[in-house]
This record gives sequence, C-alpha cells and structure tokens, in this order.
Amino acid sequence: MSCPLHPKLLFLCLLISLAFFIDPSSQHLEVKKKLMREKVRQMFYHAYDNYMTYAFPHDELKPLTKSFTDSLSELGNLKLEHLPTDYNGSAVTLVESLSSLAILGNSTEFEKGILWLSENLTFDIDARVNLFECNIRVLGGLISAHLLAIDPTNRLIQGSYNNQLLRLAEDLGKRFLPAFETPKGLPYAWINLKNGVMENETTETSTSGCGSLILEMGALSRLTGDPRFESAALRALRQLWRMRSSLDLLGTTLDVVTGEWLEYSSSIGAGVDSFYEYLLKAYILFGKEDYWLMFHSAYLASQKYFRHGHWYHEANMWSGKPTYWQLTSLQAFWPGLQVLAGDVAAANLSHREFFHVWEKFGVLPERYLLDHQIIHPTMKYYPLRPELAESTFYLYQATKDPWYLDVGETIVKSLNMYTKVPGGFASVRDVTTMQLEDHQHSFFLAETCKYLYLLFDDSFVAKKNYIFTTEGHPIQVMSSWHEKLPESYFSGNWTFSKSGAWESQASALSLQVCPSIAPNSRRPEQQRESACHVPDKQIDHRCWTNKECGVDATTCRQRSCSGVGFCGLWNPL
Ligand code: DMJ
Repeated sequence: MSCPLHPKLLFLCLLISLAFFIDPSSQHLEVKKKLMREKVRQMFYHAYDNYMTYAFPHDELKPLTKSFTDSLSELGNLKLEHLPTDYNGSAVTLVESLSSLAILGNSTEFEKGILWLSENLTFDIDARVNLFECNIRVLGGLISAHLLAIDPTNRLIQGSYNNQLLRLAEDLGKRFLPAFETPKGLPYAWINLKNGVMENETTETSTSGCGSLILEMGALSRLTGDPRFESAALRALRQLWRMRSSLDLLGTTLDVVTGEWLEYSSSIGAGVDSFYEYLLKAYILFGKEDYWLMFHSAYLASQKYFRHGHWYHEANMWSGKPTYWQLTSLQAFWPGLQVLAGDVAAANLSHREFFHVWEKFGVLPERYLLDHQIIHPTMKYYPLRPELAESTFYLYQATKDPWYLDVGETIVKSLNMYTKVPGGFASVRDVTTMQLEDHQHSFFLAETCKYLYLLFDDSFVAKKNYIFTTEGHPIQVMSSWHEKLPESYFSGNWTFSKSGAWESQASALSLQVCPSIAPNSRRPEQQRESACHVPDKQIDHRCWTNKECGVDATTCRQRSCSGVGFCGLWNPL
C-alpha cells in the first residue's frame, strides 16, 4: 500500500496499513491462501508431470496403470485399432494445460509446449471426433494459449513466437466447417478431421453441442480475419434459438437435418449447460446485444420452469412441466454463471446445495435424485469435474466471503484424499465406495486445478478482464472485438424496482424472477415487487398445501405445492 504525502492523509493511511498488518483475521486469510495455492500448484504438477512422463504425446493419462488413452479419437467412439497405426495422439492434455501453465507463471514449460506442438501437432488424421469436445478442448486451448503468448505483459515467450498456435487453430477450424453444411446450418456432432462428415453419420446432436461454439470460432474469426468460423457458429446458434418453445425453453437433443427436437426434456445440466453459458459470455466478449437478449429470455425461463427452491429440476420444453427431479454434477457451473449475470444471491443459495451434496459424499456424484435423496443407481461416478470449484471461484470473487475459501479447501482435501494416486489423479467410479477408475481427464488440468488455484490467487484475473471458455481457457475481453454497449445494458431499463435501494442489493435479473431471491428481511417494505407478486409463505419455498404458495411475479400465475413439498408453477397453463 503506498501512502500520500499530506500529513493527515498519511496518518490515516498508516493507521489502515497497521490495522491490516495486525488484523489477525486478514493475516490468517493471507497465510491460508498462500498455503492453499501451493497445495493446488503441487496437485497440478503431480497431474501434469505424470501425464508428460507416462502419456504424452497421447491425449490423456491413465493414472492407475501409468499408461495413456487417445481421448480425442475416443471421443469419437473410435477404438485405437481404427486409427492409423502411426497415430500417437494429439497431446490434448498438453494443449489443455498451456493456459494453466501460463497462470502458474511457468514460462519455460509453456514455451516448450508451444514449440513441441508447432513442430508435431497435425490434424490431418483419419479420426472421427466430436465437434463440441474438439472445439472446447483443442481449438479453445490453442486460441487461448496463442492470445497469452502474444500478450507481451505476460512475458511467457523468451524466443520468437510466429503465431504457430493460431495457424494450427485455423487449420482445425477449417476442418470443422463441413460439419455445418446442413439445410439450416445446424452442425453435425461428429466430423472426420481428414475426410469431413462421414457417410451415414448420425444426425443427432445436443443443444450444447450445437449452440456453444461461438466463443472459440468467433475468436478464431477475429484473429484470422476469416469470417467463416464466426458466421457458421452464429448461424447455428440463431437457428437453435428460433427452435425454442413459446416458453423460451429448448430441448436437449435434436436432428441437424430435419431441425426437429428429439428430446423435449430440458435443463441447465448435461446436453444444454454451455448453451446458456455461451450466450452470456459471447455478449461479454463480443458486446453484441443479440446475445444478451437471448440470454436474458433464456435465463428468465430457466428460473421460471427449472427452479425448485434452490435446486433446478428438468422440465418439458413445451409444457414447462417438471420431468426429472435430479441434480447432475454438471449443473454445479450454474452459480458461477449467475455471478456473471449479477444474480449473486441466487448463486449463493444454489451453490450451498451443491456443496451439501459434495460434503455428503466426499465428492459430487454424477446424478443425484432429488425426490428420493439418493444417488442415481448407474451414475455414481465423479470424473474429477471442475464445476463446483468453478462456481466457488466466481462466488469468492464476487463476495470475498472467506467461507468460499473453506469450500475450496474442502474440495482440495477431498481430491487429495480420494483421487490422488502415485501416477496422477484418478476419476472416481463409485462415490459410495470411492473405487477409482483409470482416467485423468484433461479438464482436470484445464479447469479443476485452474479454478482452485485462481480461488486462492486471483492475481491473474486482477490484472485484466478475461472470460473463461466452458473448458476454462481464458480469452481477454478487448474493446476492439466489442460492439457499442447497448442501452439495455444499464439495469434501470429492465428492473421493476419500487425502491432504488434494491439496485445495490440485487441484480436487475434477480429483480424479475419469482420466487424472491434475497428478501430484505430487515426492511420488508423495500422488497422489490411486481404488481402481482405474492411471496410464498416460507422463505425456502417449502409447503404442505397450495395455500402456502404465492403468485409468480413474472407470469402473475398462482403457484402450487408440488408432491415433494415445494411451491412452484406446477399447474398447466
Ligand atoms: C468440461 O469439458 C466442460 O466444462 C464442458 O462444458 C462440460 N464439463 C466438462 C467437465 O466436467
């Protein structure tokens, strides 16, 4: 802290500095953060070094047998025998690790990785890969590392860097383009990197597979000047949005040729998750109002039809009626997204629920049946997923509430206790027995370790504005990529607040949704209202009878008590 020279100010400043230095709680916090970031650093290198020793240049590490798997092709369901005999993998974990190495300040390894990739990585391989996975892991990893490499303030490159990663990204992006050649521009889920779309290729894809390509492909267009990548991804996204129901809900799977929905049940979890994420992040990165308008409607609909107390269930896209009452571990990214949208109070409430489940089992099971409070019988695994750590990082950034550091510490302890093995970190096959599985997914290095590290050391994000792709790869927000901020950006245009006081306590988005998200219990008269809003009787929205339920603020419809005792819009329209 630097102090001014004016005597009075100098005195005040010294007092503050002193208070900081002797305040045991802030001192304790700093010590804890330092200790924890070192622990996370060690975790990262344990995973990374083992990958480099036993698996590189193949795609991912098998930590129990200290061997490898070629996940890029495995993601295409191809077994190794279907690949060219000289195929040695595409070093996916290395590509995925570059941005984490940069954040950890390891310029030597970062530069070494770039050199190896520029000399050895080729996409001219006869392998069928999943477009979405290849986009978020490989294209996103390359673009993010390229941007970090050309930013001189990072001082990551000692020698010369000649845009090798960007050239690789461009080559990969071009190989993606044939996937978009469908009647409405909805991309195939699978593409053969050498030969394009294969004969008799499946026409089924997911909403996230189709609608979350815009960050990477948009960035690629901005960097190369070739507009084809961004327009292909944007056309697909717009088409998907046109296919929404009148409730502003989308299904989970669809047919890219007929443009029809195949699975009507929808959620914020698997198969849809990053669709929501990319609408908001694309708005932040490119400043296009369209993205915001889509996100705004989609977010309100998610709160209206999926939210159940602090949980989110699934609902039919046409009727809005609940379908499956389950928590999926992928949903744990949602509080992080809510923080970005400014809906911090709602984020905090749902984050706590995910954390309770983590505490109950030691890690997050893939699926948890909310109505029976049991784990899904066949989805008991935890593949080292990052989502809870990710949301914890966002919430700590937004609130600076040290409780989130404790959450991070719990996550770190669990990972070390249950998943660390001599050969790396292994996925959990069954969270009830903690039996392990021989797989260290590349997202453990790209996301899980990264978000945990950033939770305890935010110096990277403190310097500049970044958005993190769904795979945790940072892309700097630059004004040159931005359109002019639209008027609706300013909250006053879309809040129905009776009192200005609320604006400082809740986001404009949370003002529009029912149930009320953060009631001001101290000053109930200042609670924001829509004309018809009648709050539920219980603050946690639990109920025994319909009489305990209020009126929804957005639709002005009467809420009712569900079979499992929560108020919601359960009655048909
Ligand atoms: C990651 O590959 C990405 O975050 C993706 O969007 C879904 N989740 C996995 C890790 O759990």
